[in-house]
Amino acid sequence: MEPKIKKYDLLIKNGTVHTAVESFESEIGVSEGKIAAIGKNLGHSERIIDAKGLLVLPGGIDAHCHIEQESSSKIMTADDFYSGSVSAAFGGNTTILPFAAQHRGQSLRDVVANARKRAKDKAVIDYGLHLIISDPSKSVLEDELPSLIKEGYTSFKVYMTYEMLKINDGEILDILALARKYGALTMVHAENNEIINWISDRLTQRGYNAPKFHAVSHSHIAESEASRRAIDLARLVDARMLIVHVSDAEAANSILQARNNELNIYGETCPQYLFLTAKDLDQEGMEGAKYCCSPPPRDKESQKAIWKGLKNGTFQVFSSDHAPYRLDKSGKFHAGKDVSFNKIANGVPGLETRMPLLFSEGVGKGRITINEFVALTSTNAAKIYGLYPRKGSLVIGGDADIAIWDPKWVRTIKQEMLHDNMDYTPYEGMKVKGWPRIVINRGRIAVEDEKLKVERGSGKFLPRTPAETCREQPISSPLSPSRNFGAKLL
Ligand code: DUC
Ligand code: ZN
Ligand code: ZN
Repeated sequence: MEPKIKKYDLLIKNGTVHTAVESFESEIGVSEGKIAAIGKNLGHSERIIDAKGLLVLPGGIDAHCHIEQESSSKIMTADDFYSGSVSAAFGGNTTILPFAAQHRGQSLRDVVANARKRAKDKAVIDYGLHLIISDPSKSVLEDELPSLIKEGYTSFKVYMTYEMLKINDGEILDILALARKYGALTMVHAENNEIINWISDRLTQRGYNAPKFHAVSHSHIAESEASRRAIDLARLVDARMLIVHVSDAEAANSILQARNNELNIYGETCPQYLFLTAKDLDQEGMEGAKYCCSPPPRDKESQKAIWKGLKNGTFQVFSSDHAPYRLDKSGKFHAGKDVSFNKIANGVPGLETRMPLLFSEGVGKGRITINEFVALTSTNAAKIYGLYPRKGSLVIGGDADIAIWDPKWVRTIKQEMLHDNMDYTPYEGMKVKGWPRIVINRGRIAVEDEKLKVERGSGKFLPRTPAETCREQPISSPLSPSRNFGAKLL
């Protein structure tokens, strides 16, 4: 009798597989949306992908993007869950983690219900939701957050700046302590609000209104001070914390130092801090508005420090912070066309270009290894945000989320080739080498032959798992007494 040969829904052959820890030649068999086998001569399949000369990687996870999110000034991002998720897929992503953003006075429950409704019929790849907390009221802290964490919303961003979003140090401590108790993760936008306002006022009083002054007002000292303070707040209550979108060398150093001191501090950076500088904001008229994001792009030295941080363990996560505002009244210029720098909507797009840029300039130029690339763009985010091992790697039983990269594909980035709903890309004209040819989400081919192959609304919501609660953990750290003191009070 003939031996029974296993049949897969999909078989990827002849490619080189790369995970965060190793690279090897292998086939991958996919059944019912999951990775069913990794090995040689796996058998048969209805559909075979020949990945000769291509790289087989876990699909990317963009762990920080703003999609179909209303700002505190009531402007909507240019991308909804359809265009945002389509653009992400074409850039090699199979999971996105946007935000359900609370504005003051709103119930978190309502905010989450609204974000879920917006995403449900539109997302084409899988998605989870972080929360943004701007109003940590008694009901938020005592009722809404604990139950939402249990339902899979296990991370939340808080702001130390932006008038309508910022919370004070005591409120941050409340949130950190709560996150510690329930195994959630606090993400912090670390910039000192007073410093930014103080400089901004002096600039505008003197008539310095051009977009380039955005980068002056958001001094790197505002970022380094706030980052140090945020780390100390987390240290006081022994909580896990991730500092988002780091642009500055000193802030990066503080994160590395904290990590070396065994604090549970993580760091994230983004393409804008590797590929843009404050000079990009210094252009004729309002052209510089395209690059106004916070923190702002800085200088060549800072870029070098950020590259170093991707290599030396400062940063675990490389995200886009995709915050798409078009160059019109619906976006960047919601407050008028000739307004001063501090009235321009903050944010740059980057969902689709995040991975190709890092691949080309990082892996391609020998700054990071392919395995580090996988860790930074996928695996670490899955681990930190409670999606691992379902997402973020290539393991048997895990979701078949796979991006098949062509390392030789040279493309010049142009807005017209991207799939977001923007009218510019900050990376226009940049030549990159390496782009995904095929993107697979839960075994479904999402992108192939430069075409979308999945239906609107076919992405799934991902409830996430809290980290183990550290409430019962014995407090025996040899580190500073203040760390232990705060933790004992919980
Ligand atoms: N800064 C943020 O904090 N969020 C979105 C965009 C930006 O520039
Ligand atoms: Zn931010
Ligand atoms: Zn952001």
